[in-house]
Amino acid sequence: MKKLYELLKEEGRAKRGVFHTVHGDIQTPVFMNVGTVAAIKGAVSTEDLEQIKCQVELSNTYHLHVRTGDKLIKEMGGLHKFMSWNRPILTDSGGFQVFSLAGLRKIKEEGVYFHSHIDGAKIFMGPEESMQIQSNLGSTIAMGFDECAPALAERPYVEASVARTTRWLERCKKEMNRLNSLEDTVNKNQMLFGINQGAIYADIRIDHAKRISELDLDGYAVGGLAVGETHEEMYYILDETVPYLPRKKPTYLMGVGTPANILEGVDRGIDFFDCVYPSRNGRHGHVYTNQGKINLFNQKYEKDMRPIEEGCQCPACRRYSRAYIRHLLKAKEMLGMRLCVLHNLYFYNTMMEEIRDALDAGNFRSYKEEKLYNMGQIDR
Ligand code: PRF
Ligand code: ZN
Repeated sequence: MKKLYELLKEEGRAKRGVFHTVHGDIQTPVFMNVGTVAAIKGAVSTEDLEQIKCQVELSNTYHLHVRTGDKLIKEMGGLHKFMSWNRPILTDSGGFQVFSLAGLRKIKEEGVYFHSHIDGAKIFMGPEESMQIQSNLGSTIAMGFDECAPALAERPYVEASVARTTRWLERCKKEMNRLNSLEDTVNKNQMLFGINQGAIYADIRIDHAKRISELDLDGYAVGGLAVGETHEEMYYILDETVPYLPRKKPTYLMGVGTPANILEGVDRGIDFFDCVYPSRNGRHGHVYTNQGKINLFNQKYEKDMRPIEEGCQCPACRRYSRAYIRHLLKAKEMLGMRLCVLHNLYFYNTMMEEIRDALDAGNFRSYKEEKLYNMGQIDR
């Protein structure tokens, strides 16, 4: 069988790879564009996603389950067909969203009992339910059902939680194998990534990484980071943990992060990233440039007829000025937000392309230093 992940080039721990899927190849390192409810916030269409070099769209099991419903989406032919996107889609398992959104909840061995944030309805989700929902959606990559323990959780709590997450992952694997073999499954080639947890306890992280690596899944994520710990703690955990995940499979740092976090993640062997920052910041008029982030609401852009970023080929910069976009934002016109979001996602996707080019050329380290310096992240 053809290998799903090919490691094309290495520089230190940084990896340049390609991940083959039934919905096309993913060139890594890659940034996944977040469309929680199968829509990128800011009125961004799937046609836009093609324009701004998006390789992978990310949606959420929990959100699509509580509104519209995965059964309806399956009936409509699956998420790809439903949202008219034929490239790879990764679905998050719901665990993290249940923990961050749902009100009262009870975690038991079988799964989590909670209330919907939409209408308060009682819901149960365990590993099997999460896999069934993700199977109904027919995403390219499904994530294991995990508990993301709070960053400041005490050691005994984290130990028990991680052990349960391991047992949940074993159940996920079994259920996914069963679902993929059913007659009417949307995507019989659905892949499963396991998620490493352990808060900021390096030894728990390492033990867990070893355990889940034995399950021989299609890829592995590092979860439970960027949840309140410092950047230094996050980098330390990556330094300690990533070496115990299979190097010849994709690694995914969930919910991270700033451009600097991504550069540091790549340097520590991460292939996949996702984050709401570019879309969320864009909706607030905060846009990325190679000299750092700027706030278009600032009066100094009132008469600035330059594009957000000189030379940027995104749909906003090719045509519109800072002054005009500022005007749209001030007038609360949806187009203002939309243009900022398009620029920001293009900025992220372009940075990933530059990272891949630098790895191909063997000069990732100098690219990283230069980029961080220009964005005002380090002194030199
Ligand atoms: N688990 C899951 N999804 C996630 C996380 C996690 O720990 C995070 C943590 N940054 C973001 N998204 N399932
Ligand atoms: Zn632009």
